[in-house]
Amino acid sequence: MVEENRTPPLDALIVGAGFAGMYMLHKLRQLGLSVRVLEAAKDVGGTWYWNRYPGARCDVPSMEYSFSFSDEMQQQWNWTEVMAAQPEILEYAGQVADRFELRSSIQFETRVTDVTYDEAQCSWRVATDAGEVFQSRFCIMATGCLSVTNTPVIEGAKSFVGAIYHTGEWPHDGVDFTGKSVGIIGTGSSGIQAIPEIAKQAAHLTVFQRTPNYTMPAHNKPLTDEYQQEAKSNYADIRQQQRESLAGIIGYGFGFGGAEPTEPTDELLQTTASERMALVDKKGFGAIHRFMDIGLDMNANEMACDMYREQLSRVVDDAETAQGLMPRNYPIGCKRPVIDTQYYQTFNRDNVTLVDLRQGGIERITETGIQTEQGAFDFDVLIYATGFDAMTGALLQMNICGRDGVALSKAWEAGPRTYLGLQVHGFPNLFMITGPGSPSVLSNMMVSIEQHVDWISDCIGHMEQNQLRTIEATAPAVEEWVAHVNEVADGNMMTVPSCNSWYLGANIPGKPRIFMPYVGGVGVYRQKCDEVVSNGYEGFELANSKK
Ligand code: FAD
Ligand code: N01
Repeated sequence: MVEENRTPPLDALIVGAGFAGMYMLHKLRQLGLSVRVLEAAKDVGGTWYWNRYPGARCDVPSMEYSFSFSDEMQQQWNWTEVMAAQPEILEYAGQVADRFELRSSIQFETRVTDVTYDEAQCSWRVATDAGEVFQSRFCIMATGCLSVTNTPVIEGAKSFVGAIYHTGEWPHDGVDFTGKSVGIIGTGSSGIQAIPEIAKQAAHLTVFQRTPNYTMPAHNKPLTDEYQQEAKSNYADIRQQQRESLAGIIGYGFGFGGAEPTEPTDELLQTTASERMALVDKKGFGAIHRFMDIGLDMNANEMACDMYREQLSRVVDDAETAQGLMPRNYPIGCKRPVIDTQYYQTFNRDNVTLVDLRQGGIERITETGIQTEQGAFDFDVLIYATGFDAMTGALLQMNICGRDGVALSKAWEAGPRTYLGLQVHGFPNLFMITGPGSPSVLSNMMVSIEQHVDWISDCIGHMEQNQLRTIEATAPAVEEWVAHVNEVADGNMMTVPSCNSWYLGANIPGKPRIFMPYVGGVGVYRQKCDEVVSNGYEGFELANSKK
């Protein structure tokens, strides 16, 4: 560590300049604090800066996946599609930075490598890959839940001689697949978005699928001015409904987009086999939407899976390929929902091959492609659509070390343990935005980001007013919150034993299998956070002097 590079002490240091870091900066500036943001990328945008693969887009209506904190901004900004594509969301992030003149407080191309609590000073010492050291009273992690890519360790990976890309670190100049044969590993949300687009351009695309996903047609389309004006005139109400909802989405835009806004009310268990087939005839993949017991009862869920597979077999021409694409042995609703544009239809193209790895897995990567137990597949370009070390990855990468020299990696050895997903016992004045134990990735993230940023800035404002130096979640509060998070998740389709999702850390070898987000819903969660404040920051210890 180079001591000459130590900078003057800050009130607050924020790591990350995605939507969370940008809004946090804006709020803390309003409190009159000295604030610096450190960001590894060359510009703002976070997710939307890094994930530039063909087909990347949002699956929350644009009118809802946007900031509500500035009415002027939400009235002036115009979206072009019901669900916006990555370039448009990145442009939106850029105008947020311009509008509030944020870039002057953001240091780009700077990766935080070490974060250590200085007990004598009651402040954080933050070191970067450039050898700089910052001292800051508050440290706020806006490092994202899906910002550390996962590249699986596969034997021979380095021997491949062609170009290699990861969807989460896509080249900024794009990739021209014309005349190329391409292999892609992974059929999660990223793969399902990228595959149809790459297939349109590449000479040949080979899809290596380990677990087929349940995916629904997106029905995306352009937004009309008329619709947008109507939504804007109702924005106050829309935003309030979002905040009180389960997932931060009210589906306002979906109604316009052609998909039916659905309130599940009926029971699939009460239907006959012929009624279910008649529904599939009429509504295709949408046939299962209105049944509430799919999320509650495994038998109902399996009926829905059968209906889903029936529709899939109707869309995909080749019977063997259709069988290969069919998800089995885990319930609908276990993983992050996926929506797509012409995903299954893409497998009807002559230039697309499915390799169903359930019939024989990957043995190794070779100089020219992938050797599987089913045979060898050669291509010029290899794409990893293999996801992220979600929710804890970015936090654990920073070597965070708290009070008494305890490392976060040690405190979270058996999985993340937080109070409200905002703080960890033993790490005073360190906050996480959308951390594990909050609704976070189960919600429209813009709603959850705004709620956390507002809560943290109100808390810091309260501390300033009352000359309080430190805030730390107590051990019993963490204990109780973790128990509550587990209790509400119990019995959910996302936690059944057959479910292997990144929500559970199941995608990363050796990661503790813990359900990380809070299932209780953004409305309920917001109320709990507000109650904590009205009860005098219950569960937190606030102190006005050094310990
Ligand atoms: P991020 O946008 O991830 O930003 C975190 C920033 O922190 C990054 O720029 C990163 O470079 C930086 N950083 C991390 N570690 C360090 C470090 N050590 N030093 C310096 N900088 C660091 N959510 C939805 O609600 N709806 C969607 O439709 C949706 N679509 C998505 C599509 C994709 C392809 C992906 C990957 C995610 C999607 N998400 C979606 C989730 C998305 O991550 C959030 O919506 C939101 O953009 C997160 O913002 P953030 O600021 O919290 O984190
Ligand atoms: O990642 P994933 P993602 N061999 O982890 C496979 C958000 N997002 O980037 O299921 C072979 O979902 C893995 O297989 P399996 C959203 O929150 C949103 O697609 O583990 N295959 C899986 O198929 C999303 O949930 C949008 O068996 C391997 C795939 O790689 C999250 O980001 C768009 C493998 C990874 O899927 C992550 O999505 C994009 C191996 N060794 C992303 N290792 C929207 O549309 C992994 N896989 C909003």
